[in-house]
Amino acid sequence: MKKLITNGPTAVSPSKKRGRRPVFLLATTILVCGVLSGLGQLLDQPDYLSGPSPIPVIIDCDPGADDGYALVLAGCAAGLDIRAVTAVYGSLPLGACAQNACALADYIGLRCPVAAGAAVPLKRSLQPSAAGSGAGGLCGVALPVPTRQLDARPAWQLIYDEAVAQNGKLQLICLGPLTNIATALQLYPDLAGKIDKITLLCGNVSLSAREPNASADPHALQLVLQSGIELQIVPRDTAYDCTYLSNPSPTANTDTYWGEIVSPSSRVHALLAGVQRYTDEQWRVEASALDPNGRGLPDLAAVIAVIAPSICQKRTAYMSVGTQSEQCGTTAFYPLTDQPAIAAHPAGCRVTVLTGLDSEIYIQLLRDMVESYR
Ligand SMILES: [Ca+2]
Repeated sequence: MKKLITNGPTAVSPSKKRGRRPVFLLATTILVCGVLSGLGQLLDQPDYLSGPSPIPVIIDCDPGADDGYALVLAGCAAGLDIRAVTAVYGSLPLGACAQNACALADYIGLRCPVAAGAAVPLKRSLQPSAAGSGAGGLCGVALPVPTRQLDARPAWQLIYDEAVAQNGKLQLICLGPLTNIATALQLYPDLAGKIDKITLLCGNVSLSAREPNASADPHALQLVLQSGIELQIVPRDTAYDCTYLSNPSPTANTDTYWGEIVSPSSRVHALLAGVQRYTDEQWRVEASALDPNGRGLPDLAAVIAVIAPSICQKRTAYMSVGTQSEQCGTTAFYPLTDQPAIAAHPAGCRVTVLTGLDSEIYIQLLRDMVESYR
């Protein structure tokens, strides 16, 4: 597998032969310049994206097909050094999520440990999860039985150990309920000072509906909000809007667009094609209010926010989560200038919020991702 190099406003793989011409030309120019420089450094890009110092991350997730897609993207990103995958209950019970995490790690060739964490929320009773992604949670795709064993440590111990080992540089990408992270923060009071940043797929900014990761364990989310760690929020409704894999035009042939991405020659074709088939069918049966023009894969946006920040639009806001009565599990985002709202929700915090992606480069990045798995 060739690592996908994200580079400022575009994303390229060294073997890239196809793609939209402007992006291709830009990518080629950058690569040539990089070679000529003899330094292995690409122009105008942060050091951690050019390969020598990838970001050490732990991906905490509840796979799930969406998480699986996100792991595939993360697994080929040169800008990431995946130190561990930790599983939490969520889209499926913990046992199934941990099993899928192991199978996915094997499938995409991750060498890092995989650990299981929480099976239930901190305080709230286990909420019924939304209709999952078919049998086994992976859109009916049966991955090979994993050969690896789960790490002997619980997720929170592994998170803490890596945070110490990475000396303040560790980032977390959280794609499920926040119970593992909150448990780690409770058990290790010095952990917050050892985490560089957390990127969370969490909350809705426009939809009034409860967002699954937030509502599954709002008390855990509140502990994370109060931790003092820098937080980057990827709201689920925003992520749906900007990770569509079909043409946003309602009159277009939506199937063709995604089909272009899932190349049969890719080693990860079986998984991605299975996700495509399943979601195509689901979309035909019942178009979701979340993605009226197509089928988004929101977990992908959280990975993109870390590996390709320059194609993301963001703003700052104040975020809070309800933990009481009928407000339990709801999230709210306020402008930083809204002092009355902020004063009324003292348990929230200032966060960075994803508001959009450059959709053309996003599609290009996915194509590069698929092609990097040979
Ligand atoms: Ca998830």
